[in-house]
Amino acid sequence: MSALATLKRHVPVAAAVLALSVASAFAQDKKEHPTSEAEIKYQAGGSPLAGVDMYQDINPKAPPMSKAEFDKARQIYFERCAGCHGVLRKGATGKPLTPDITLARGTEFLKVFIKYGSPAGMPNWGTSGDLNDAEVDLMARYVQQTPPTPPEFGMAEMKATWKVLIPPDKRPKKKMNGYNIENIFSTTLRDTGEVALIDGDTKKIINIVKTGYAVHISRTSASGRYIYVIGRDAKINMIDLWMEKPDNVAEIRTGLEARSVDTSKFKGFEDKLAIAGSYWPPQFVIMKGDTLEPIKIVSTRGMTVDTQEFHPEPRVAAIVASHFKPEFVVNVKETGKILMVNYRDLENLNITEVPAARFLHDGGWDASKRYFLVAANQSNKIAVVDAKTSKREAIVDVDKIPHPGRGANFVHPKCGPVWATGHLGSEKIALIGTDPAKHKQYAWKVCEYLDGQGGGNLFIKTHPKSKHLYVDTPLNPDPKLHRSIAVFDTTNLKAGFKVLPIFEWAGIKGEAAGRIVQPEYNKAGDEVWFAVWSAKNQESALVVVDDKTLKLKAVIKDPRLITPTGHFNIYNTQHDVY
Ligand code: DHE
Repeated sequence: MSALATLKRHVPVAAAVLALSVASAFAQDKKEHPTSEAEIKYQAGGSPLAGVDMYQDINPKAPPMSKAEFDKARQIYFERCAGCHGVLRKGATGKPLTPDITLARGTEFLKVFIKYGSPAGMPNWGTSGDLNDAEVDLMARYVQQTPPTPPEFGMAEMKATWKVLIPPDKRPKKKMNGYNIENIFSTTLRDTGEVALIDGDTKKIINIVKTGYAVHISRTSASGRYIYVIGRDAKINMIDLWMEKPDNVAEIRTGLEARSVDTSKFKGFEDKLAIAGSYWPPQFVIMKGDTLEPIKIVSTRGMTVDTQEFHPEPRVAAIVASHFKPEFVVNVKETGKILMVNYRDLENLNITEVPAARFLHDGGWDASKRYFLVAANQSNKIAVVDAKTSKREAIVDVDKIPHPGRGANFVHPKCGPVWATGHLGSEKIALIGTDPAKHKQYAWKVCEYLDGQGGGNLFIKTHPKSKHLYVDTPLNPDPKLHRSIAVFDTTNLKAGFKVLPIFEWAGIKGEAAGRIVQPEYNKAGDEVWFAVWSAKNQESALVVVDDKTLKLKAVIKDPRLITPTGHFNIYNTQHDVY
């Protein structure tokens, strides 16, 4: 649909003229932006910086704002806008909104832009009912003010939040419970700031552990004894699975906003170090693996990979631990660089900077664990880094907004070993050849695109013992799609996918969003878990499917399972099995 047609659907004629010029003024290029509404809302998830006090700098050229108005607008900005436009409004996946641009546009112009959105990807915050007219006016004035800067978070601040609840010498010397630890699942309870530890064998909840705000992911130590959970508020909780009832033993805040955590996995360094990356301040910190004591903080501010311009807030996205060297692979979103951080000598830290592509987000290892494949999501590319040489191996063009989670590895009949990613912006599933030794002609190329159910995919999963590939679509606006899962037979890809009605199987009564999110195998690789993710005040569940028969195996329901999203099987997370 053309930009004009899109606008005519929503905008009264008088405003349409202005809105069109607004759209073109902010559009990066003349092409329509591929971003879907679901993807925009996903990017624009609330930031914990909304609750942080910031200094109001009065610019006489900007429209006046009282302190109360400024604080309210700042809160709205960090809840809805910062995810795309950046903390400092210098632009991230969205356009820059610095006063040099916004003052020239003026309040009326900006109001139309905010209220009606633009074909270039800006949501229609006013007509969607998210913001009323007074709030639209407030935001139009706010974006003309000098952007406030959140505080830095250095060693002193980290140390002030660091707590060792049970010191290493007071912890159990052996496993004190009867759980089959390797088959425990750590399930994110997003909106309560908790994880549910669930026994994968009995499907019973072992404990609900308090963690950070809008908790994001869980990763395990190399030995599998500890789980590290990170919240969006950059709070890390370290859980000891050897305790009679597994619970927190240490915690720290490593910044004001974060998404990623991992631990050292190279031989000789097992369980020794942990690392967390922050969105704000843009930095990562290396900590002691048994206590979370912060040791070394490194800023990621610097030049972008392509135009070599300074970026003041390059966020740290996925982090993984290499199996080939004592290295963490740190993916820096806005600069598009992959940092190979060698942790052998933390005093004289050695970092190899690998050029990739802008907007690095999430990714995983190929089956050999030598190559790390990471989505540069808004660049529609997958960057490949070789953990053996610490060099870039390839950049692969894929479809719109790849979003692999950690991806999925299996053997393709023609191309040999492939790693698969789905896309947020299309129904395509890209299978990328990963074997330059024996299948050179297919390596680092899309060997085949499969057609999935639709766009809005976030996670994809298979297991070395399974012949199935599961693809979710939680951000697809159609309930038929976001409430079900597509499953392919990797030995017969031509047959297309089957649809599993996961939401129906969950037997949830009444109104519930019921978005099916993140397939995750058990340790044996013979069952697959899915979260049925509903709003905080609605019923959610976990649904377990028998991988052989593709039939329902179990439904886990509990009033404490509020907003489950990701779930992480200990063994598979520990050994990077996917
Ligand atoms: Fe995530 C992984 C960032 C929204 C569930 N998410 C990641 C990673 C990053 C990231 C950088 C990789 C971490 C790693 O491997 O070290 N996520 C972001 C965002 O910036 C974004 C778009 C917006 C936000 O405000 O946070 C975002 N993420 C979400 C969600 O809304 C999801 C669906 C539900 C939730 O729990 O918040 C969600 N993200 C996940 C999950 C993973 C993840 C389950 C881990 C996938 C895996 O298989 O490892």
